[in-house]
Amino acid sequence: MFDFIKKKIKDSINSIQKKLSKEEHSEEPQKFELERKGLQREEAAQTVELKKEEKKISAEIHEQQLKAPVKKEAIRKHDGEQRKTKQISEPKVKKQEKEVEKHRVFSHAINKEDIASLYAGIKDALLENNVAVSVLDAIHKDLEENLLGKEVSFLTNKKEIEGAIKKSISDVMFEYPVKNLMADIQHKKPYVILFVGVNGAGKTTTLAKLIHFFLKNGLKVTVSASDTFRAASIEQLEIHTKNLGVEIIKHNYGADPAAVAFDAIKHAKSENTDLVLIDTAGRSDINKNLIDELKKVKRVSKPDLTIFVGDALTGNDAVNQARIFDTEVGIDATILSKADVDKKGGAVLSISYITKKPILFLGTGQGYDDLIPFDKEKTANFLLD
Ligand SMILES: Nc1nc2c(ncn2[C@@H]2O[C@H](COP(=O)(O)OP(=O)(O)O)[C@@H](O)[C@H]2O)c(=O)[nH]1
Ligand SMILES: [Mg+2]
Repeated sequence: MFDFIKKKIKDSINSIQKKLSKEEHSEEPQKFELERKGLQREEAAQTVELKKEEKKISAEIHEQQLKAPVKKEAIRKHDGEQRKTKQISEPKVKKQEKEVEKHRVFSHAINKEDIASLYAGIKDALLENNVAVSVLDAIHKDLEENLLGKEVSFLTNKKEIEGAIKKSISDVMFEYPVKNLMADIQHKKPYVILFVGVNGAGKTTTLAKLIHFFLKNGLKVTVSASDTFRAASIEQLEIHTKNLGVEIIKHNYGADPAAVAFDAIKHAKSENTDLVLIDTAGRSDINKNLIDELKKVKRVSKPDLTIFVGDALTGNDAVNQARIFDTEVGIDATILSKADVDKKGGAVLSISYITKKPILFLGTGQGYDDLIPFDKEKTANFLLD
């Protein structure tokens, strides 16, 4: 994931970093910074010595004044000479300090122009990778909030800029931590999860991965075969439930999907199962039949969680589908499948910002274990690895 974006973001950071560093003036910034500090220390030590000497001279003068008050002129002369000799090294320090100053590490306050050029590079990369325009605007605004006016130096600016980009990107994503899901499940029995999405998005495969996940967590699961529309869908689901050893409630093809869900929930109650997972049919596009069917399933099953399953490979299409399913049926969270083969990552970056619904998991293959909890920080870090 993010193959193309990663390189472009890196290039963009490097070019703005060079600009901010004013490299032509600081050939060996670290060396000069250290040298400068060393000189400061040397100068401070000399000042202390001078102060001590001055005190000593003043005490001497005072003593001599007490002894011979008339010889003031001679004392003043002696005093002046003493001070002169002690200050010989001072101009040398100043000269060296000036030399270092010439090569000083420049500190720079980031302005709007800097952010605009940084953002220009990132924007193109994100656009090419299917990130929605409103998400880009949000990232730009966030970058300004995080970077504008920030003082950076050659030694720190790359870290600062990378940190700000990571934060701005992670700020447009929302996650549904798995521990919160597990806590929510404890509150209701059976906890009902409805899966929606277009044909081929990965609903059935993702549902099977979740059966495996819940079983590993010691929960009892019943499955509702509510895709009565697509040929072989019931058999596909049965293979998984057999493999995993859970009960499946099914009717015939063409039966009412809502009635299957109703039966599955009734069965789960009598068997004291923790969860009911409802598989549904998709269509090649989202039509009225599909929406009416899903609305009915939802009305009858009253799910505690409706998960939209989207194919990450389809980028903006998945984002648009999520928006329609949310408006028409209502979704609570998203799982993006096929993140393992998605080179772009646009849907992952856009979908939660656009729908305002969190991402729960990413599907990363066809095996039961190929499901990873979505972590926005890790995703943003990964982009800048
Ligand atoms: N590489 C990969 N393939 C997946 C993933 N999830 C699902 N698939 C495949 O996508 C195809 C459609 O999946 P399916 O679950 O039948 O989709 P449904 O029509 O929404 O139920 C199948 O060939 C799955 O094996 C995933 O995370 N990674
Ligand atoms: Mg299916």
